[in-house]
Amino acid sequence: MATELKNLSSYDPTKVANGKGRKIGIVYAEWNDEITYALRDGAVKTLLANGVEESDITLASVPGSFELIFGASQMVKSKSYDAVIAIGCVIRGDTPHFDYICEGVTAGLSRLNVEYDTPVIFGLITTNNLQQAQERSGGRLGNKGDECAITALQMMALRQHLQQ
Ligand code: RBF
Repeated sequence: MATELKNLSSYDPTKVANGKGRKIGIVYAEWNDEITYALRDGAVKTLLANGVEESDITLASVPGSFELIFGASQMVKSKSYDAVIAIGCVIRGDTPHFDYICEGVTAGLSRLNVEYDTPVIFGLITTNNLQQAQERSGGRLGNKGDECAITALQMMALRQHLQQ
């Protein structure tokens, strides 16, 4: 889906569920850290702007995006969080590694969403080059970290609504 067509960085704050009292785990990859730190910081800023307490946000780093699966899995299994956000950036290189990492992370995080009760938000950006990643981490096309935060807030509210 083209990011040009959907950009939650310009969300309508009146339509976003308030996050007061919610506990969030954010796991982020150190690979391409210029990008992942910007995504992480965007997510934190947006959570704070929507009522989440700083003390209710736990940050944990992992070496690369492939390790997001384990990091998110540990967070989910701890049952300490109302939502988990996984943040990484995979930039296409000259080898098929890109495809394996993207497929692995997508499958791993998807599985957590099906098997456990905690929403896991997919904050893996997958781009052809660094410029595309920069455009999506606070550049021309917004910050996908903001979007992950909004999505987490919406999914926590949905879970509460459906479990009542
Ligand atoms: N991790 C990322 O988060 N983004 C990347 O673009 C990325 N590219 C990689 C390319 C190669 C050839 C290799 C071997 C690893 C790469 N990784 C990348 C690291 C990967 O997610 C993981 O940390 C390592 O494979 C160790 O499990």
